[in-house]
Amino acid sequence: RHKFWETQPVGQFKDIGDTSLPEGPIEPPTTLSEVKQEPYNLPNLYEWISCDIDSEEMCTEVYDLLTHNYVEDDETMFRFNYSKEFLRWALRPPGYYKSWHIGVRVRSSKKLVAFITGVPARIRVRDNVVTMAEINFLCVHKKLRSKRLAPVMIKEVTRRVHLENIWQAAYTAGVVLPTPISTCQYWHRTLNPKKLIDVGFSRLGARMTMSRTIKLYRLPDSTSTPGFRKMELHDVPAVARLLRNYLNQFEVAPDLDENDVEHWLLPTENVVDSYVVESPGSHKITDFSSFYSLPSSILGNQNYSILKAAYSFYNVATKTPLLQLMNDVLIVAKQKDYDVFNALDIMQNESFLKELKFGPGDGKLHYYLYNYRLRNALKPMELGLVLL
Ligand code: NHW
Ligand code: EN5
Repeated sequence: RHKFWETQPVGQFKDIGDTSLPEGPIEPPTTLSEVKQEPYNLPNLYEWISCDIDSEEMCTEVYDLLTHNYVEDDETMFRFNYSKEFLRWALRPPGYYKSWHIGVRVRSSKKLVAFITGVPARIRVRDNVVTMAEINFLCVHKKLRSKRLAPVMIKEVTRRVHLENIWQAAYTAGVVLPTPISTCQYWHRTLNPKKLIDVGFSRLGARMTMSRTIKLYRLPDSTSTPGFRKMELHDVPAVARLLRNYLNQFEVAPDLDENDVEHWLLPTENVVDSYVVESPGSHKITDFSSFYSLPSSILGNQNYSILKAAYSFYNVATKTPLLQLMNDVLIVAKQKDYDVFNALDIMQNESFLKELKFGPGDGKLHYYLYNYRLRNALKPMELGLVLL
């Protein structure tokens, strides 16, 4: 069934429910001199490159490949359209390795035809903090599909991760592979009903008119929580404390220090947005909420070409009710002209999804670990990790 994945140190379907298998690494590390020193072989027409994502030209090439060949929904109506600024942010966190930004070019024309990336992260799995690679942006040009290029890309990124003495990875995918540690549901909160219906992202509900739908999803003009404001650089220590403490309750979550919080959560225009609640009296930061910006291309619509989507990132509420905090974030997302606000049913998100009029989407997201076994799958609410 899975000729490639059956050869890899990942949980195998045949082992599901086998309680005799221990939790933790599936295979032990080797010494660095035992790691293959040369890149894997590609068909001779192609060559490996490390992408310098700082370079405007290189970043444009990657952006163009992904814009035309990356993830689509099951009916090919939408395709993710990560911006260049987003790619630079996603690929250059503290301690990143340029060698983990891997491209494949056609030798003769130099055209970029495939891509895969890793970035380093400390991920806590139950009581163990493990240095891992987060793998993302695996993409093979549409014209080169089903030629078994993806397994070579995955083996090459694995080799380059091993060369840094890192032996585990985390990744998500919309497809089922051996074997998810958790399967999550996408939920969508309509902000711009007319456009979403026009482009086929959603449908007019039964017994609903357009004007009733617009009224249903209408939001207040301004936020309601006193002290709610955009996060600033001087908030980093307080936000890091809030977040570290909050993420402790989940079975799998990132272990974030202040540098990570500055990189991942300090607002960057059209990439990531974060808000805090500063208590009017004490000036203490009590609550935090964030989302990232991931538009999709709308394929084949006369009127619109881009769907503006915000994705819930990390949220912590210690004083303000989470429901009220998230309602305020929906209000700012609406003010910023997003068409839809998306969230997964992870962390404590279930506590606000239905009440804030999110509806389940037709997409699922499966979470995976490489070379780390969990005895049982986790419930989405036990997950404290968001991958971009
Ligand atoms: S998920 C998004 C993945 N990208 C897309 O969906 C973009 C559109 N699709 C494509 O570009 C986020 C191609 O269809 C791709 C497959 C490239 C997906 N993950 O070359 P072949 C990520 O980026 C397996 C893993 O013929 P193709 C996460 C498939 O099951 N494996 O197919 C990435 C089969 O293996 P099997 C996937 O359609 C995580 C084999 O690929 C997969 O031309 C990567 C077929 O290859 C997917 N999303 O290209 C793993 N989709 O065993 C990281 C298909 O079943 C692991 N496959 O025969 C950790 C590494 C680091 C370890 C460090 C210690
Ligand atoms: C790795 N970092 O399918 C990511 N999205 O539901 C890779 N559906 O947008 C993995 N099909 O349900 C990505 N509208 C896996 C996801 C791939 C993209 C994907 C789904 C998630 C999605 C939309 C559009 C469907 C278009 C037809 C959807 C319904 C919204 C409706 C609003 C009103 C209340 C009910 C729901």
